[in-house]
Amino acid sequence: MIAGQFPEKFLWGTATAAHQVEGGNRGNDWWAWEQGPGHIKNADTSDRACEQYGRYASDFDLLRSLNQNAHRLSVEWSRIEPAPGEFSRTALGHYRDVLQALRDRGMEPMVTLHHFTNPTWIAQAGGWDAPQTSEYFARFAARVTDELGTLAPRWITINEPTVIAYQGYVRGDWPPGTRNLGAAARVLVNLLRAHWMAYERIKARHPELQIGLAHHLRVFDPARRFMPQDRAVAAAFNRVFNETMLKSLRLGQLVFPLTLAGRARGPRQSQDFIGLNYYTRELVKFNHRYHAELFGERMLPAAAPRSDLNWELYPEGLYRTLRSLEREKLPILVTENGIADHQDAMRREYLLSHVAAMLRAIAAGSPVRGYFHWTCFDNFEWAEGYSAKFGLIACDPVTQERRPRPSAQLYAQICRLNALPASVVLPPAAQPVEPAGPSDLR
Ligand code: IFM
Repeated sequence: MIAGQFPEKFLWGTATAAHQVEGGNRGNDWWAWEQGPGHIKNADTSDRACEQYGRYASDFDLLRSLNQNAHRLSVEWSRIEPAPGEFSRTALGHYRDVLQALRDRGMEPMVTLHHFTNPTWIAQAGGWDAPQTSEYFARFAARVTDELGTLAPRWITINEPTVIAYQGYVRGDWPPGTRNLGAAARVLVNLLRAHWMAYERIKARHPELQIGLAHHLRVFDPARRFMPQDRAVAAAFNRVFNETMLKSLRLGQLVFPLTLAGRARGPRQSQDFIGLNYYTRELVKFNHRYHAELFGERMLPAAAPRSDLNWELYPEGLYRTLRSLEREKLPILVTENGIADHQDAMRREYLLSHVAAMLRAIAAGSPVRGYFHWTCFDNFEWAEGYSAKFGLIACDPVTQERRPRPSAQLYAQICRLNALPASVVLPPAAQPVEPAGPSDLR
């Protein structure tokens, strides 16, 4: 008997983004940002990444040999539309070959249209702080799905809109390096508008395609459970970071505080599924000095198991998040979940405990249809460069050698069985712990 069986036709795969794996993407804002001093750890650049632009076929062979039946990847806007309105037949042909290569191996492709990078011409015209970017994105999305829509049933318009706004416009750690709350709110409005426009155009032409977004949702708990101020700031974080986009999408209109930043409307229920990127939780403590961050100082629980990036390992958060998403009444795909762990010392526990949390949520009624681990190969982890190792498979950025880690074999077993194997001893559930030092989570 198997410990926990997943539903039939469950998708098991890994997720990537073009800029993080392809190499050679020099026509976008990230490439320009990487040239700036101090922007990327160890002055790494995405120049080679995993060289997957040329190696995709053998990489997919490897993933298939590890029993994965699906794969999430993104197309690079700057390759496909290097200048306004000029669509590259070569780039579209390349992505056609890539998606076909997955299908030939029995792996269902899931495609993201925007995963953090903007073509240089978009960035120079104001990026996501410029209202016309929404229109340009919708035109791009329509063109790509016209060309490639028959090759993939599920499409994600935008990856992690709140992370784009937070990293690029609140913290300023990512391009364009702005620190301005008003700009961050305008960016969220423009991203929502972009999704709405893209959704309407794609659905009008290809009603059979399933369209969603990938939301980065994080659990925010009060650092001191009995302090009303901590509870209030944790609730505010939850509302702004986790709920505002989902609610606006559900209603087809902006909700507070986005109503302060612009005007936009869209169709009600403009997602056919929810893409969930879940990694961790943070504790939030009221601190009047943190006015630019909703008066919340973010912390980690003392003695909590944590990744190389100091992110808490908190599988219960996946369960809680999946259950909370039931209110959306939509199928859910876990579009990202993973850990930076260069020694592969915690990934096994991370994988097992999160897959177990997902199974528990499914048993309780969560309509989860698939799981995409982040990620297959160590890759270019944005401002962390190559220092953060999220891969089930180690990828040496110099030699490009691929070496499956032991956790890749464990994941292959889960994928093959479509179940948590009975032989696996599950780690104990996380216990409540007291907060300790500040978090350096982004
Ligand atoms: O690498 C990123 C990915 O691009 C978006 N979600 C989080 C991952 C890990 O930080």
